[in-house]
Amino acid sequence: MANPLLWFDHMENQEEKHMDYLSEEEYNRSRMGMSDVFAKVFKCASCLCVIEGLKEGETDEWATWADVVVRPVLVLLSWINHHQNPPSVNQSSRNLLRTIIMAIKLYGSFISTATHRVRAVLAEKVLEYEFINIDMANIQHKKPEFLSRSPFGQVPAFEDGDLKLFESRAITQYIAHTYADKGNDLIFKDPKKMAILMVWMEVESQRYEPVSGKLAWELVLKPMFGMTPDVMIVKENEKKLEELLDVYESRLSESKYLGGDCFTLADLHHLPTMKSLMETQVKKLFDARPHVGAWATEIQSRPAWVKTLTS
Ligand SMILES: N[C@@H](CCC(=O)N[C@@H](CS)C(=O)NCC(=O)O)C(=O)O
Repeated sequence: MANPLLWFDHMENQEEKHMDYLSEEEYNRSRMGMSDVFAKVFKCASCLCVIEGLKEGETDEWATWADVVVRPVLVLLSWINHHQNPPSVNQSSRNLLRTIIMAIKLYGSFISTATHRVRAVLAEKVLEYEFINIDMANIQHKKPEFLSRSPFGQVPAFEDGDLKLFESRAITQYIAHTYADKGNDLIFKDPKKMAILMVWMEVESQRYEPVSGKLAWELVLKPMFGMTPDVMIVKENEKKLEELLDVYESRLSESKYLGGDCFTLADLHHLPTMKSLMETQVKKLFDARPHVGAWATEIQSRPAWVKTLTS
């Protein structure tokens, strides 16, 4: 964002979008522990920083500058303001504070399976994030602003501070490693266990996704857009999926989950397309294999996944 004033507008818009972010308890915690003197010193320093920023004017560095300097300064200003003027505190300023604090941004669409993959990991890790809806119906994902985040014009794109990523599986792995101590573990520390997990992540992306993606397109999306599924393509891919699920059945008869003895990214990566297929004739291919059927039912009932689908 080149212009600081635009940045402030942006923050105001975000405030409207994000309702109910801080609980009373969280908010009160955020106000505690700052003495008046400390607050005033920071207020002066913050004002100087903001003025310096405004003098910079419209530079390309502004966005980085805003993130590195203005974001923390605004957090402090919010604290100070709330500390000094408790009666004026309301839900809206709490929302603004939470929005400013949030460093993780996910650009995606609620109709995108790849976006759901990342949302599922964020839910497992119980991480707060800002969701920026990309209007795919109006081809926003092919516009220069979005292409600068995701050069192939596909959702999702992701940002965590100064790190920008695309490709859902790379994003999920980054989150699982970076926030390893938060929420549920989705990877292994042991390198050998991790190597096996990676094998099954590869199987998902190289074998499961192409087949399940085609079936989801034919059986879910085409009817949604008023198009007729191609019976030959469905047949051919059902056969490929059956062969793949036979391998899964064998794996799951000796290991509770695909990646190992607990739920990991290898299982989670399957969820978005699995959810689409479970609403079609393809469900019976999962159910026909006892271990696969039980695995599919269990991973789909995880609270974080249910939350992903309902929030
Ligand atoms: N390999 C990518 C695939 C992303 C992808 O296929 N996204 C779809 C939505 S689920 C998309 O943006 N499609 C629009 C297009 O390809 O033009 C990932 O996992 O992030």
